[in-house]
Amino acid sequence: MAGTRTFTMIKPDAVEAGSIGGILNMIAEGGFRIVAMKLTQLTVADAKKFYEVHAERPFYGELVEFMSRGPIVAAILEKENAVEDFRTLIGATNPADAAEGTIRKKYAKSIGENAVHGSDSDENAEIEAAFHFAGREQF
Ligand code: RTP
Ligand code: MG
Repeated sequence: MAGTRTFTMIKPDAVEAGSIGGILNMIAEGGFRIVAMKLTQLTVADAKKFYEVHAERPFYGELVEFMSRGPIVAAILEKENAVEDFRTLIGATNPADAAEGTIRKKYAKSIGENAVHGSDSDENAEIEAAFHFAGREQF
């Protein structure tokens, strides 16, 4: 079975820290197949649009500044039950609450700078994947 898909970003803090390889290794060991991937950078406008659902939250400005400050790795991942299983692999938003063995437990610095993004629904995974990748870039 081909499986279902989720979208992820390795955030600027983790790219700056040299953690791309370590995080991709955890993703591979978690049983996810990479079906699209690139190193890119969000503009301020991109970050605002990507996190639009949080526009009214007090941390929105900080989040937009953080997510646009440097390169990210954007990727689409495939696995059975991809969205939910990837949220389990990344761990809680706040690394202080993240379980042992999760990506955020190992790589996240704070609730704001937390190393990775994972889509929260199949619908959002599709929207977020299309935001970053043309159809011919998805395998
Ligand atoms: P993400 O969307 O990036 O996968 O993270 P998430 O679902 O675990 O968390 P969400 O509630 O969607 O928040 C999006 C991102 O906003 C930043 N944040 N900062 N300072 C704060 O209190 C705060 N809360 C959230 C984090 O970068 C979080 O991942
Ligand atoms: Mg979220």
